[in-house]
Amino acid sequence: MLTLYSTPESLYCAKLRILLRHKQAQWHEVAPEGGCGSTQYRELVHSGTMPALIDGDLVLADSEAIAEYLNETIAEPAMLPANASARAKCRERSRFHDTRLEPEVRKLFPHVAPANRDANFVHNQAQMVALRLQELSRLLQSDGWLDLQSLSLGDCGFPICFAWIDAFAPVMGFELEWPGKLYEYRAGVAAHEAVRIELDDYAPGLQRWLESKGV
Ligand SMILES: N[C@@H](CCC(=O)N[C@@H](CS)C(=O)NCC(=O)O)C(=O)O
Repeated sequence: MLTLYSTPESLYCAKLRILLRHKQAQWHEVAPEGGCGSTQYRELVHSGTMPALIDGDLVLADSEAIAEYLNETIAEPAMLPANASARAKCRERSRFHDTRLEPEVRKLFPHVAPANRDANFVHNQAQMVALRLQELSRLLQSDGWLDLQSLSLGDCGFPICFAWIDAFAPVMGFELEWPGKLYEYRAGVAAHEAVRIELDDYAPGLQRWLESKGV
């Protein structure tokens, strides 16, 4: 059986759980020994990051590398299209999540607790997240191969990242506009069962995390 080093609240682990559920894979999850980035964990997973996958002798870090591996080794349902251009656009979308949107959302985490919040930083950072959402909307709008009927590797990172944005806005006192195409995209992705299950499972932990920060 596949082993996933993960924690329930990690966005990148949630991204892989969506994929694993969609593939109807069997897996179990364990927390990194000594915690993420610990010396003990780094002996096995050299980057010290989560998620990491163990499949027999294979030890693999980085959610993108793991997602591509799982898509190759568990063929059905295919989560990359047959057409090379459509495949490239899926990968572009996935990279946009990991390298453009999520890093900007992540910068807000230290400001959740009211005692640690820098209102000016939050204001500017909310504008940066809004810009990324507009960029994503344009990316989706110009993607003639986008197929919301099929869940792809390009989609799995977004649902939980969107859930964090939703949670942060009222807590930190900002409002974000969800451009029309993004609204449609979000609903289309959330219609897949694997996404719905992860969103439902994830919500209580997200709420608990917010409460632990005093909000
Ligand atoms: N690009 C990496 C990012 C993973 C990542 O940043 N994971 C966080 C937890 S969500 C982590 O491992 N942080 C601890 C560290 O960087 O040492 C991926 O897609 O796997």
